[in-house]
Amino acid sequence: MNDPQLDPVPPLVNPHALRWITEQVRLTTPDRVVWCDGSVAERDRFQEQAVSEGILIRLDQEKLPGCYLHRSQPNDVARVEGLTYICTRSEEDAGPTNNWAEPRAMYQRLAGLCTGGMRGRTLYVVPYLMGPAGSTMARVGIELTDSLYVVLNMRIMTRMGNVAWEHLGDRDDFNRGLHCLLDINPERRLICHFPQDNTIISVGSGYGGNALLGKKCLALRIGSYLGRREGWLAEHMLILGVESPDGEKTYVAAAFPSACGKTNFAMLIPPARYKGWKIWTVGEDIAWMRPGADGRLYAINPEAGYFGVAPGTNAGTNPNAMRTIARDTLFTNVAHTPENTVWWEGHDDPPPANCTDWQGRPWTPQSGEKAAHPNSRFTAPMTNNPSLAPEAFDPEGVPISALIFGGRRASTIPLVYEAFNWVHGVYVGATMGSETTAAAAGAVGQVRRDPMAMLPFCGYNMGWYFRHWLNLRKRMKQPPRIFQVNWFRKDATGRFLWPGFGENMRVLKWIVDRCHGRVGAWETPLGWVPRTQDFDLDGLEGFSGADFETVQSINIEEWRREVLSQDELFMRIYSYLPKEMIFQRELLVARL
Ligand code: OXD
Ligand code: MN
Repeated sequence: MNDPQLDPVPPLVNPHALRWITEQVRLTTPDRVVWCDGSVAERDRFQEQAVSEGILIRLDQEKLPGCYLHRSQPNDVARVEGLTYICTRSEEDAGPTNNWAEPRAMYQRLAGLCTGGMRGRTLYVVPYLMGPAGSTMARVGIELTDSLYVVLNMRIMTRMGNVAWEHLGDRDDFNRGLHCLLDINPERRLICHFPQDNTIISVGSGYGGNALLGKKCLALRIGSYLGRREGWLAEHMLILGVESPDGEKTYVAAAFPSACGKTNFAMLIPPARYKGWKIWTVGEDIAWMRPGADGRLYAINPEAGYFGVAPGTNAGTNPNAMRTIARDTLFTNVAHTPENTVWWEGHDDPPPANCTDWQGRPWTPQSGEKAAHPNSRFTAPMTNNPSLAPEAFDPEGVPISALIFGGRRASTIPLVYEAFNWVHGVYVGATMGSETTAAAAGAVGQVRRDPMAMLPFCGYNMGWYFRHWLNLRKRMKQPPRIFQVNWFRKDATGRFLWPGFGENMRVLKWIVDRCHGRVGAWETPLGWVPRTQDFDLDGLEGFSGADFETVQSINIEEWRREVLSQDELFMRIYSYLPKEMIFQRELLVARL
């Protein structure tokens, strides 16, 4: 029997979903249950309600139609890796790089926290689909949340509403997601994944990465677990298409850690000299990939929107993002100007003489503090993006020719090189390091090993994850080539050696040409690198062949240190590490 406040239950809800939702309603005892249908009328109603409840500020609707500002609690502005758990029956399943908790004990602890946790509040039932409608790769999730802000974000980030019920039909393989804000207190904050039950319970945080359960929790942590079981990959990767002037399209997927420019790269506009070239965005954060019947690797973007970092976004660094966020966008923790618009550090507009900072306090350029939080965000529908690839809606996905791994590294790693083969490429991804950013709570700017940019997102044992990558090779006749890039190398004075942003097209061009066997390279201890004559430097002002040699240089001393520092991760997961990884390490040492 359903609880009376669940009525009327929408006709498409199947008995499995209804049973689980009923249980959660009995646990959390909200005053009201609202079934979300994902319609525009519902969105408009929710926005009105959010404004009247002080959850959103309506921005100037002439300048920013459909745009709103949200301020989160200052203690709740980033992902919390220390409070994120993988709860599997055996600790080994979660592996040495995840926080593990025994599922029964954790379910009990969470039930304690959630009992009556929505009293006086509304529980929103959010049915959502990750992936294009009709795709055999798409997955259904149901998120129950007491946050209207989360509902409005989920509506942008996923395909929400009947499309999800329809995709689910009468099956019970939906992801069960319970999200309770509680009192937004780090003492009562836990982001828990139960991959064996396809369940997520997140309490105590309203921040995107912790609370929009379709994103990091389902699409990456639970997704990677399911992917291993079912023979596919859930990766922290953007997907883009490169179209040449004669219409050839080549798709690449690229992994970068959080806040390292994935959104910028995915929306890149080629420099003027690349007349007729076009970059198409399929996705900018997450890729689900599986070998297709033709032996190639196919990728879909499970998301429908962008949850991007605002600071540093401007018409120079990412013109397509600026167009994307000019309407229908939720801004979180940016500064609010007296003109009722938004601003952040690195915006095109100069700093306002005065404004309200991300915490709602008066701010002037003399304040000596940031007006926008360094991890302030925009949530915008992908359909706003002028460079959106029509293939983003293709249920089959796109065939991937190249995989790119890129960290944020001030030294050591050259601008670009190509791995010798798949196994070597997996080693390159597995040993990737990057400086930490504001996307996660904790110290910023320290190099840590972040294999495939998945350290915070792999929902199972990292050693088994490498094994899964290696095994996939056997199912591909034409595996993608694998590359490493580094846009962030600096000289001794701390100046970036490479201009980056749109000029990254030059790197992409070399990668695409390698995939089609059209350009040369020479062999180095690291892999294949472009010779100066292989790399397009034409029209790149103030950047000479000698500068290219500097940004590509391999410093043996730095590499000795790099290999030693890679050991730190390998030691952590040693008992699960595929032998191929040790062998690759030995080969690299020998080549150096
Ligand atoms: C994100 C992240 O929000 O990686 O995409 O933190
Ligand atoms: Mn991300």
